[in-house]
Amino acid sequence: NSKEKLGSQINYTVTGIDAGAGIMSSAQKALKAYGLEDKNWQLQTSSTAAMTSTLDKAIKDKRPIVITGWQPHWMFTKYPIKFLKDPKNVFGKAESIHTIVRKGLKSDDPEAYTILDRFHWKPAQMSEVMLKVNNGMDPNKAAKEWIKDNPDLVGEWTKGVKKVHGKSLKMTYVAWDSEIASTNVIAQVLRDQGYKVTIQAMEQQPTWAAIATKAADAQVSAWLPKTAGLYYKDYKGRFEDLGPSLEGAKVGLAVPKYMKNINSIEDLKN
Ligand code: PBE
Repeated sequence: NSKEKLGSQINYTVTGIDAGAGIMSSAQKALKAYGLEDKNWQLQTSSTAAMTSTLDKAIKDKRPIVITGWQPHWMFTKYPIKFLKDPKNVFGKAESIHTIVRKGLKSDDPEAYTILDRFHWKPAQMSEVMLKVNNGMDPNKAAKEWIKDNPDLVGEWTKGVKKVHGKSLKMTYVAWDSEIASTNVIAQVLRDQGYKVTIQAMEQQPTWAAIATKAADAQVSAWLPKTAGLYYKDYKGRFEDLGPSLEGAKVGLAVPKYMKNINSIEDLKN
């Protein structure tokens, strides 16, 4: 019934992902900032997999749905969805994904440090790896294939860097699709340089704690300035920020394009 209010049609629910994701705290802030919390809107915690499967079903039935959406991610290629405008700028404009390393890595491991510092690619390139994994390929295999297909770019990261022989390097990451892609690629590049790299998936907060306590050497999962901004502030001074590996990421609320009258978060109130 299209005359029914959107909110009641979808139970005043934004379908979200894992509680530790920065997009979840931003979405909660948005519900408040746009006066939606007062109208009983709520943010549902789940996981990326559960959210995209709920989205898939809604789109098949052409039902309305509001999700936490971000780019780069295959949800934007697989489904006809659009970001909602955010005039109050709760989610921030463009985000970059930064490489964060432990203090002392530069002197202990100059070769790995140099490569991590140079690691830089485009959203379309990250998407290629994500798509392979989404199609069922093992992430390490996807990373190897991508590296093989992009020798020039990988060569820029490793140019002139001495190989090592079995030196250990620990990376942490959060198992979001984007970070599964980036972490597997850079870990494999470092393996090809002779490093023995372990990658360990964990919640977001422990990825930062691991770097701060030097239990881990590096992570490439930091969406900034907003999405991981809280952790960045909390752990300030206890890590080294090597800057972006990727620019032009974006975070917000999203809906299917067939929801023609809903173009801004403000429209959710109507
Ligand atoms: N994400 C993907 C993460 C960062 C990577 C947008 C879901 C988040 O913290 O929200």
